[in-house]
Amino acid sequence: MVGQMKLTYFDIKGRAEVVRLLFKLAGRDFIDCRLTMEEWAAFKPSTPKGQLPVLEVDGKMICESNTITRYVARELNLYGSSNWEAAVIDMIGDSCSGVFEHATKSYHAKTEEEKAEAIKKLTSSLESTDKLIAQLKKGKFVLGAEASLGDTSLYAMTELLQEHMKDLKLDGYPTISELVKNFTEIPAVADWLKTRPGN
Ligand SMILES: N[C@@H](CCC(=O)N[C@@H](CS)C(=O)NCC(=O)O)C(=O)O
Repeated sequence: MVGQMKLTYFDIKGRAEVVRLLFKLAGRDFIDCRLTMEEWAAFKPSTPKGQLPVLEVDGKMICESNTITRYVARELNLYGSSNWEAAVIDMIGDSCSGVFEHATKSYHAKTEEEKAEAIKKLTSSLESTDKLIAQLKKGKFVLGAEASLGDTSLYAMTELLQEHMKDLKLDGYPTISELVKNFTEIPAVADWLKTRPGN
């Protein structure tokens, strides 16, 4: 097992919250380092790409949020127990990234037409993600009785989506809604959602 991990990011959810949720889900201690812009200016030159988040572990530094997410999930045994289960988790994670890409386009749209087009694609990608997960899910959680990176990615995507688009309702996506509800009812997750910084 590796030593205590230190996650450094800004004091926002952004690209790091999925990783924080993984630590909470697994009940593993970590250092949740949140930098101000001034602190970031001083720290930036020591990071591999001049970007956050970074994860420090056993004297090494890992960058790229998706790499960090997968690394932490593997370390915490939240990446399934076979290559197939890892592929299920990846299908969900990649689908969530697709949904979020359309949300970002709609947020940055310069015209009403561009916005309407992005929202159409967003709705359609949420529908196909919902259908995909309905085919894959094995029980209360994606892989069955225990939550994994699959459920965590799904929750983090819906949380960011609802922050960017306040009027978005998840009711029309029954499988996503059900899994998100089950995830938020896990005591360690529920506790984090109530007590985390920046609420
Ligand atoms: N592909 C990278 C993108 C990282 C990125 O864009 N980080 C932003 C914050 S979300 C950043 O470090 N901004 C500050 C800067 O570039 O100085 C990842 O997923 O980690």
